[in-house]
Amino acid sequence: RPRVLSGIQPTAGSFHLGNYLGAVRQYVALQDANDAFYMVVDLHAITVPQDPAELRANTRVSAAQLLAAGLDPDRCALFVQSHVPEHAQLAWVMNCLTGFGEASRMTQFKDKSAKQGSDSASVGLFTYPILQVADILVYQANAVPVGEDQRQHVELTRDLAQRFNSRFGDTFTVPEAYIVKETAKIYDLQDPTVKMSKSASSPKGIVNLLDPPSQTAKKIKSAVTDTGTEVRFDEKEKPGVSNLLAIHSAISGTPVAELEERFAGRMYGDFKKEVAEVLVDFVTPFQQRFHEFHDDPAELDRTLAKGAAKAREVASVTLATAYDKVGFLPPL
Ligand code: AQP
Repeated sequence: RPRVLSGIQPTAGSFHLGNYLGAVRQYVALQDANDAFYMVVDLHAITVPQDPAELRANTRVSAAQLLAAGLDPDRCALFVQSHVPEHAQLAWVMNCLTGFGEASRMTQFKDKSAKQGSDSASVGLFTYPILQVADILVYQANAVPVGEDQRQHVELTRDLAQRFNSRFGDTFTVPEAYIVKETAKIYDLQDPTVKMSKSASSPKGIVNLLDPPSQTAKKIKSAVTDTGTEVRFDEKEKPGVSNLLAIHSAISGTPVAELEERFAGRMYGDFKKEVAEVLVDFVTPFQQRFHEFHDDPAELDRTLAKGAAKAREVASVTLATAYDKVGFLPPL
């Protein structure tokens, strides 16, 4: 069976609508037809400073959200990245195959380090795409479900897999990004020209899945639209309305064209009210399921331990092969 791998950062606690629609929803859809590996990427989280107690708490919060979203630990491996040491072990090899200039071209690093100031950005933030390369290759993944912002990192993964294969002989599967066009980039509600983002969006611009539903409704009602009146999908001229249409359509399953028809000649206020309702109907049961999983940390930790054991079965084989290919003397 084909393999898929993806991961999500525990940095903010709650996932936002971009994380869910751009990535997590695809994790759920792909777990049946594939051998699927999904993880909470705590190693990636510490590329920027984290409070240790919060990081630990948010790792459980993230895992519980993945379960609430529909991941089934019997149908996929759900685990915490730091529980599988092979990621960091393979990353070192990949670091040594990556050019400094090549790593410097990663736009996410450029954006995030610019925000932090280049002197305070960590070397970990610089090499984080290469850890991501190892995350993917260690499972020999065929596909990587992600949002548009991660496309460049999957490209780097392909380059490094090919480089390793041509230098040391065929070893790694060359993966493809799995990006669903309609939800590849969900935009900030207050500035619909930039992506909704944990670290960059203002509180009013971001819909967190664990926000109180009444707050979510309020945020949708105060979302920036435009001075026109037409509910029409047009990303250039009407980015705010288009973002809300994409969100409604993805959550409700109603095609955008049908929504445009439904709201023809009606006010933006009517439309936003319905988007808010659709979201409230989605997050309310999501939060109930989240609490069931989160409120039993012993069971949650057992699920994660089982997932890590499943993941290590595959990761340890790949790592041993890769270490052998580069010429490391095998331990007795
Ligand atoms: N706005 C978005 N639209 C669609 N997909 C998105 N993703 C993130 N934002 C959007 C996808 O969510 C997955 C998990 O993301 P992550 O937690 O690993 O980190 P990220 O991409 O760095 O998410 P953020 O919110 O943008 O965090 P910051 O602000 O720290 O950069 C990924 O597959 C991502 O594509």
